[in-house]
Amino acid sequence: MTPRETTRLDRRGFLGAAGLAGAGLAATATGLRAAPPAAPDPLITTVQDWARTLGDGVQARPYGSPSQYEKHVVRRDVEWLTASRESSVNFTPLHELDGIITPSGLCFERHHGGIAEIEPGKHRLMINGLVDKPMVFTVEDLKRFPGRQNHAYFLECAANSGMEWRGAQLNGCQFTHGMVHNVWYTGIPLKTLLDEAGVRTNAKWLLAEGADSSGMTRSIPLEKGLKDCLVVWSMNGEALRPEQGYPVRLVVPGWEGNMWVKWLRRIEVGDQPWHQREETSKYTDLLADGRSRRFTFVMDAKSVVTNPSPQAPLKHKGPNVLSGLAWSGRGRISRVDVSLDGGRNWRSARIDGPVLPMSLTRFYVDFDWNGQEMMIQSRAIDETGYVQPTKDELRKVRGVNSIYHNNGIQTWLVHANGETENVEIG
Ligand SMILES: Nc1nc2c(c(=O)[nH]1)N[C@H]1C(S)=C(S)[C@@H](COP(=O)(O)O)O[C@H]1N2
Ligand SMILES: [Mo]
Repeated sequence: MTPRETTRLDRRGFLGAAGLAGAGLAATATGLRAAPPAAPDPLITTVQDWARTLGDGVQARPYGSPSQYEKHVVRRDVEWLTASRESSVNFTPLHELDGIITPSGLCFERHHGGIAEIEPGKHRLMINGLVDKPMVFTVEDLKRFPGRQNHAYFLECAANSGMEWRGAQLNGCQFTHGMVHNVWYTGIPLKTLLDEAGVRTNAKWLLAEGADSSGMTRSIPLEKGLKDCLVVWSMNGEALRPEQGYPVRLVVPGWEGNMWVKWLRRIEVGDQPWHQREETSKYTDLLADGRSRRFTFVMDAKSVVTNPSPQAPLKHKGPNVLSGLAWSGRGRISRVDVSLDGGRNWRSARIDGPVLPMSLTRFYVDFDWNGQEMMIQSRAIDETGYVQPTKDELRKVRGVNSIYHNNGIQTWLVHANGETENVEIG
């Protein structure tokens, strides 16, 4: 991926040229009814190799992996984005996934000091500071606490879509929106551990610290820590992956990914925030007038159409399934609107699968495509009534200095040949 010139389109010009009035949103099945083939299809009349010989036995692959024909479904990075591999990021291939759960091996990774390969028997989690009893837990201790919980939550890096602040840049939802993943976590409420240590009455803040070489530290309001934060050891039913913080990570539902400290080794209880690097010079939004927004923890509602998108162009006329993801750090998604004409006409998408608070939510629009150009957008609305803003609305209040917290509406331009491009309309 290389940076490119911003493409900005004029909505009226586009509509005039394309004549999108009444773009077929009502699905019919007609396009799928093909004429009988002139000759019998050899794929149906011959016995394929895979049916002639025995396959690998059950012991051949003790830990399963995807089909060899799915090798392209991988995390990818943007070469020019970071100076070193140890402090870098790769991206979830959102356009290749369906449903709401991100497979563990496809969860984007963001590390500041590389992956810590921790031997679980040698790992400890300490609670200190304004507590009655400072405590140290082994991983096995954590698993013996009562009240274990399971939750699906999205984790979004505050820098997701950050490269798009000044205009359309990267061609693929993997790169524009792929710093998000959504997995099932198993663990215990952080409150359980804090109760065990006995939080003093003057306590107001927590400091979470990682055991990796970056020693990642973030201040978290005590109120949030007691409300719904989790200390987890499992994702998607198995142990956390090393990339995701094995053996223990902090889960901070709905709040920016940077606070979800991986390889969690210490929680300090204090009466004020610590103002560490990651909550001052980093992960802070610099406004147009030179001031900064302080402590922008919650990730506001956002959505993206994953199919079609630049890495997943349209290949067929007639019936097609548009698909995408919506999420909000403030609770459940209540509605997703989709436009095929650059935000002029909107219709509600069909939401399918569980609608969980602070989790990715899957939506679909079944539509008919006649080969006309389209400008596809999606707009998420959450249960607080918050409506995902346009990029220009965001820039009006936040300027263009920031790279963080860009939850503006994404536009994909679908050309007549089905190829799809990242654009902006003004
Ligand atoms: N200990 C530690 N925790 C960390 C980080 C890190 O570098 N070290 N990166 C943070 C950032 S910036 C993000 S966005 C998330 C990424 O989580 P993931 O790698 O599971 O996607 O972890 C956060 N927790
Ligand atoms: Mo991040």
